[in-house]
Amino acid sequence: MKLSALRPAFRGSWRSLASVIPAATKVRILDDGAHLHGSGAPAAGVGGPPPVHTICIAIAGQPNVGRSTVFNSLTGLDQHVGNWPGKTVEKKSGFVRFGQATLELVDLPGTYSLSAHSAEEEIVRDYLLFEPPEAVVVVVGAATLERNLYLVAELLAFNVPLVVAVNMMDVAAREGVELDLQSLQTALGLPVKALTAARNEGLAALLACAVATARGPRATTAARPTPRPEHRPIICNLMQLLDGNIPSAYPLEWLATKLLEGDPRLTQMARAKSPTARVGRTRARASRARRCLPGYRRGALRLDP
Ligand SMILES: Nc1nc2c(ncn2[C@@H]2O[C@H](COP(=O)(O)OP(=O)(O)OP(=O)(O)O)[C@@H](O)[C@H]2O)c(=O)[nH]1
Ligand SMILES: [Mg+2]
Repeated sequence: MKLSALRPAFRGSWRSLASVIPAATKVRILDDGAHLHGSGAPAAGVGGPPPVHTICIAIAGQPNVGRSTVFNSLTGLDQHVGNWPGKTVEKKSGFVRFGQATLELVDLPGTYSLSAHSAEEEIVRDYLLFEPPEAVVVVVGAATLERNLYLVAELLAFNVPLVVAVNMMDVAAREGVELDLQSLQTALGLPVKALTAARNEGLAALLACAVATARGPRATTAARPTPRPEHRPIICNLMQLLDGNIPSAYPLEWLATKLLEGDPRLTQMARAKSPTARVGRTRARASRARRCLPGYRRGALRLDP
């Protein structure tokens, strides 16, 4: 069975969980004045009208940027803790009522990138490919912005609406770092929101933005990373070979970039799916070629200046 064929099934079972959420059981007021309704756990058989639609929003980010602080502040005690399928990594999700909407928030494991270097990276990658949420809030640190934006660049390759939450604004202020978030928003072509999650500041505005992003039309303004000019012909070549030979869940350009990086799991998948195995040979040629390129660095995915 094609992996893409599994997608509707995944989404269906995900949604069915939400259909038994009871009505709002409590109201919390965030510091910025907005009212947030804790939904209560999705216990089967509990009364109350089922919500019309649940919007799934995942919280992504590199380790230690404050993802769980955001998740905990928004969901309160209404959390479900389990494991990601087939892994020993903890999976946390929770439900929140926001206005008329019921949101399911998922606290994704911290990942530096979306290569499969660790179980966490594999989980986030497979989740975005096969079980995509309606929006992803990617948390970055205000004082570690440059490093954290690497993951944003990777996420842009996926077909999922993104909101960037710049957290720890208090730390940046303390360190004398001034951030022009309007310019960042324009440069990225994505909504950017300021947060100090530890003090509940900016959370309601972030959530409202995430809901609007999930419901709105797909942004066409996002500034996707462009490969280095020397890599472009190799990536185009790979994309032509892959097109039509791999499950449609994989974004072609992202997959070609990962093959160029030498990602073993994706190389194996592409080889298995490609009837002629030309992908493997092209990747091997590309791999040899890229080692001769000036400034080559293993695993480097560079944004053009
Ligand atoms: N000063 C400040 N500290 C914060 C803020 N948000 C989170 N923190 C702190 O940053 C640390 C990491 O926060 P977490 O929420 O655990 O971050 P995480 O991204 O979930 O971390 P991992 O799951 O370990 O990758 C904790 O000590 C938080 O209290 C903030 O806005 N300001
Ligand atoms: Mg955490």
